[in-house]
Amino acid sequence: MEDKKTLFSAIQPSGILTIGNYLGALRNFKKLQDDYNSIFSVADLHTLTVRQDPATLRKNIYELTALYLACGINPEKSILFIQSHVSAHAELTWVLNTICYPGELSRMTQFKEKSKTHEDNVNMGLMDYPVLMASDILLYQSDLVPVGADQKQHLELSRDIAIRFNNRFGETFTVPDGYIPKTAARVMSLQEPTKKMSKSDANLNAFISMDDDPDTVIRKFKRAVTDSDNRIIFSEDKPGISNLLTIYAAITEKSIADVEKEFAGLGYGDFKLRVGEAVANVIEPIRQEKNKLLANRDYLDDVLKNGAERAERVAYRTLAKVYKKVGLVARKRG
Ligand code: AQP
Repeated sequence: MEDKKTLFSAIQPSGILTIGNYLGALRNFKKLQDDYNSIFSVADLHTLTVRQDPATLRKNIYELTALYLACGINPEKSILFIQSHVSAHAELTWVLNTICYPGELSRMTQFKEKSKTHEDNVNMGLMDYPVLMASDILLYQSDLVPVGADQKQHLELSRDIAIRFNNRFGETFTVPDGYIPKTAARVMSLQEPTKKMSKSDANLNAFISMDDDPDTVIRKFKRAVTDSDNRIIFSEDKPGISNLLTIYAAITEKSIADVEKEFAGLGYGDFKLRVGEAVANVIEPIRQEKNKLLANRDYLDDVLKNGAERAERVAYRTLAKVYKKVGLVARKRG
């Protein structure tokens, strides 16, 4: 790899991505890949923490791979691979589990929230999610991890785990920094704007999927929850309007103040239509490119094979170092 800092990011194929995932994470990757040795992963093992339909999961793994590429990830420059193809992720998780504690894992906000939304399936993996995430990041000696605001707490835990391991066993891991975008770090649900927009929301009107066609995008924005006073301003007591302003500002790369001026005096109906059109204009070409790529399964498989081979070389170097540090004996080969 070139002599640049390393960037790592992963996304779960737990559904079709939303504009929250796009604005909070994916969109930034294209720009960052020029400045860093970049490693992007399809976090399939993470999705198993919530019940998945196997056939749908398999389909979503290819959907996400194609979407990464359609959003400008260049597999010649960056490494793109499926998490489960590099078994070092699961292996390092085991070792890191031995320095993590149920108390700290059960305090994580995502664990508490998902324990409520999936109360019939609060499994060990759900609690262990951030340890697997720490393994993802630390295996590549990552310097920078771009994430949306919801993953900040997990990222901080990854840093704590790296420091804890380094203190106990000697310098082993790079301690990663997070990169949280200035706008749209937390895009909210269109139906319950005090809740994060999530791809696994049961209410399809709550999120804009990167697979929605322009008519669907506009229809969903028209149905977005607002409020009863007719002012288009960014304010804590106007979560619906503030969310729509944020989405519009992020998608058009304008400031919130400029966007407030642009919409001053407009009615909510027209405002929602303008936001819908702006979002559809940006995501429609990506959707079309993604669908073109999906039709070429052999190409996607080649990209993923090559990505896994390159990722594996880096990951096993770190894992071998970890095994040695904790006192395991290296297997003799040949
Ligand atoms: N609403 C959001 N606004 C901004 N960024 C977001 N991200 C997720 N939701 C928003 C960021 O997208 C990246 C990939 O997320 P993930 O799929 O790995 O996991 P997640 O954070 O749990 O995303 P979802 O959509 O809410 O998935 P489900 O519904 O399966 O739990 C991360 O960088 C995340 O911060």
